[in-house]
Amino acid sequence: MSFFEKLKAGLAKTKSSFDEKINNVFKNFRKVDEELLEELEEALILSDVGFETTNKIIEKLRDKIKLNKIEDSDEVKKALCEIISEILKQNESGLKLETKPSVILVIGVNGAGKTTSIGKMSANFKAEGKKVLVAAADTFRAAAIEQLEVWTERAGVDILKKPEGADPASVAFDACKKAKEENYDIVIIDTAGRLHTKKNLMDELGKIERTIKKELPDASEEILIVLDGTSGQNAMIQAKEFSDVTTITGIVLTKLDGTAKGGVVISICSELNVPVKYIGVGEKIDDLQVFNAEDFAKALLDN
Ligand SMILES: Nc1nc2c(ncn2[C@@H]2O[C@H](COP(=O)(O)OP(=O)(O)O)[C@@H](O)[C@H]2O)c(=O)[nH]1
Ligand SMILES: [Mg+2]
Repeated sequence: MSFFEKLKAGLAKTKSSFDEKINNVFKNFRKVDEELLEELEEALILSDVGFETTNKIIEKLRDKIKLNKIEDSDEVKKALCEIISEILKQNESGLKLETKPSVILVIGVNGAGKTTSIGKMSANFKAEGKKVLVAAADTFRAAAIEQLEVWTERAGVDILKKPEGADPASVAFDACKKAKEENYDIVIIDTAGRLHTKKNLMDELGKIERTIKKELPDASEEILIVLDGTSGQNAMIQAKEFSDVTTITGIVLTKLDGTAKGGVVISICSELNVPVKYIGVGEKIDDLQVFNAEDFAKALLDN
């Protein structure tokens, strides 16, 4: 399967639910009026696009309809798709990994898909010929370290680990040091998603970040938050909470294959000033894709 076909297959549930809701609105189409816009508004909210972004889309659509004197239902649909695809493209940006080593710190709540995404990412980098070191800084549970180890073996990359309960910042420290001394291209740091309290978790992330800055002050650093696409608008809330305590540079949105709630990508692109960098479209090692707004828009909106 080509990259695009896989994306399309991954987004199939989201697409069919989105199409169904939008097509339902147009089934009873009589004319372009406020009622039609209201029905479209409802369809977008039901597609997990969120209030704020939906309002923005409808306002733009209203302007477009006026400006272009649109009277035809197909033209309305086309205008709607154009607006959504502009939103998806608005702050698209690739990973910035300009130094050797570069650092990727991976954060997010438990179960979002951090460890799995790190495994997939490592395999991608390895395929590009990069030397990758993964740091097991989720020391909260032994199982978390073992799970990461399975993924690094699968990807054929190195892991730096310590026993369960070790200080996560010390794992990050050792990994940064090793990466520097042994010429790694990329260090990817896995972190815990849950501690006893939210404050604990945030303090721990802060400590890891300070360690990286101290050990590799000039390194490119990506702080990627992993969000579970099946959680719909909850993913937005999590991103906002984490961004209160750290500077997120990118989003990895996972599990888009299992959900009809992929519309959340539109609100993430619109409301968070953080680019989506990767999307997860399955559980296998090659199921993580670099986010390409153009392709995503096509897979979601084209017939
Ligand atoms: N279908 C699907 N499942 C995923 C994806 N990414 C992660 N998962 C699953 O989500 C579950 C939690 O993932 P894990 O990496 O352990 O989350 P973590 O707690 O954030 O490290 C696992 O069962 C993964 O297989 C994805 O893109 N698609
Ligand atoms: Mg994990």
